[in-house]
Amino acid sequence: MKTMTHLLAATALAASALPALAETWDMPLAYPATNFHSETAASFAACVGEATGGEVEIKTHPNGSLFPGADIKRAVQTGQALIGERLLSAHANENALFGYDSIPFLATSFDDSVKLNKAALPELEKLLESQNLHYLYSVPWPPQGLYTKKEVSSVADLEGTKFRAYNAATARLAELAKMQPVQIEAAELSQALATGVAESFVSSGSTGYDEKVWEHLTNFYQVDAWLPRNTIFVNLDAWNGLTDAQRAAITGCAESAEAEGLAKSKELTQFYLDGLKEGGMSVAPPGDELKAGLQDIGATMTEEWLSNAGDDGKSIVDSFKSN
Ligand code: PCA
Repeated sequence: MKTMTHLLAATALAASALPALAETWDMPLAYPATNFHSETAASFAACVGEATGGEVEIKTHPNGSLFPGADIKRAVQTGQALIGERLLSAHANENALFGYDSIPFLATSFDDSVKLNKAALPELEKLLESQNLHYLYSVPWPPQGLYTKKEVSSVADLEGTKFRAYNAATARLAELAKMQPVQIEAAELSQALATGVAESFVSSGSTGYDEKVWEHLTNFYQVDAWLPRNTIFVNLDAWNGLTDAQRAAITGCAESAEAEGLAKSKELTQFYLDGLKEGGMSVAPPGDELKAGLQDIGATMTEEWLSNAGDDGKSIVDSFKSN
């Protein structure tokens, strides 16, 4: 008991001598450690450690090792983890606004992705705050294309295909193309392809490259449908518990990470496509018929999103288009 008292006294003394208690925050990530998003998160974490003089240390846990992708948002909301990265469009069933970055053919270039993110940010920050989350930064994936295991020249050729979806938009696209959607995290993708649970999907060259999908698939069509984002957010209570100086340091690191992630995504787009080719895949734009069919589906999905997202959604799209 005596030792315990001494220990407590010593701890209290040490704590009062420091400007703030050093904290370590676990940061779950859904994608592999070698993925550019995970690398960006690692340099963000290093920046935070340095900029706060070690008062806030962040430890990244890639590849769904701490929480699978689908659970990361909830984990950070409830404080099981204090910071995390998530493909927020996967939560569009909860609130359509989360799907602002997956509206087909609305923002199909990096520049437009940045513009759309700016237009959506005020609403997105509010929505996240209402869920006990503070927005830090977000980074787009390269443009989304279609992976198949045979040549396809029209949407009709896709009918009946087992399709891996990663969010509500990809699932809806599958339904409209009469495919069979199944929700699968990237960490489980190669296994799903190997076992035939999935035989097609929409994603970037990045995920196809990470998961070596040339072992199972033959074609990548450069549809450039949209550029979804991974968003990094922090538990709002933890954020409010920081000092102004710590918050400013973390915000600065978030800005640098956003710029670094965007630059990497741009630079690596062609590298990933070359990697798919080296793996033996055909990488090509879709033919006219396939393109037109996907654009029809995109028009339906855009209407549906606008009606689900209401006035807030409409003002995001209007503000994006007018800038
Ligand atoms: N890769 C992620 C989401 C978008 C992307 O390009 C995935 O397939 O899970």
